Amino acid sequence: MPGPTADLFAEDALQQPARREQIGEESYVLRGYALPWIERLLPELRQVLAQAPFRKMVTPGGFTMSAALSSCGALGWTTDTSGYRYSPLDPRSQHPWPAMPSALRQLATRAAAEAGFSAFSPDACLINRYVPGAKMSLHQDKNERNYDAPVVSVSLGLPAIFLFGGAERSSKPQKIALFHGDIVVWGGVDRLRFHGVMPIKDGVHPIMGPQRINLTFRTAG
Ligand SMILES: O=C(O)CCC(=O)C(=O)O
Repeated sequence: MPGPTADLFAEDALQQPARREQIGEESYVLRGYALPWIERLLPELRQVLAQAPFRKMVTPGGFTMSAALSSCGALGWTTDTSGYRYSPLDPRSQHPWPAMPSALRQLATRAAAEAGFSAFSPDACLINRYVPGAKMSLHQDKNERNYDAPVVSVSLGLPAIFLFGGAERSSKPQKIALFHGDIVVWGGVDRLRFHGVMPIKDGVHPIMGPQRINLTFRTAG
């Protein structure tokens, strides 16, 4: 007799229509889109993090980032005093990054299609962990080989204020509240928009605890 968990994983639940909010010409917030996937995502995420634990990284300017990072997929994003780059090896272990698990990949490709990017094939998933007070400064994602593919960004845990700016650092960003299960997708003419995250407020999320985890999927190589 299938129980409630089986119902949760039914294909119908995974296909439910998104509450889609347009935040740019080719950018959307898909409200709660990841919620039906959570029970599949979390064990996959735990496995990835057992192989490639969160660690603090240093920017080329010598600052330690307040978010802790890990990655999965063929390429992982790293930074140190010699620069930002994608690498097939985890610099800590010198082993390849863990493979991108199937539910993570499927969620990212379906969310991209929901936002109009039907051919998305991510090879990198950056995992950011924010504890209260951690933030991400305004930046552009420019380390990928080309900018044809969108960025798909999944929010888990504590809420955040996402800053979604323009093509110039000086343009005033929109402030968008993101909650557990929300996904932001930006691409096409919006692909190089500046974005960031304001300091995370104190709190304890009932499933994720006192943290926010963000997964950003990209085609990097
Ligand atoms: O945490 C987020 O919502 C955004 C993360 C981000 O900007 C990035 O990884 O480039």
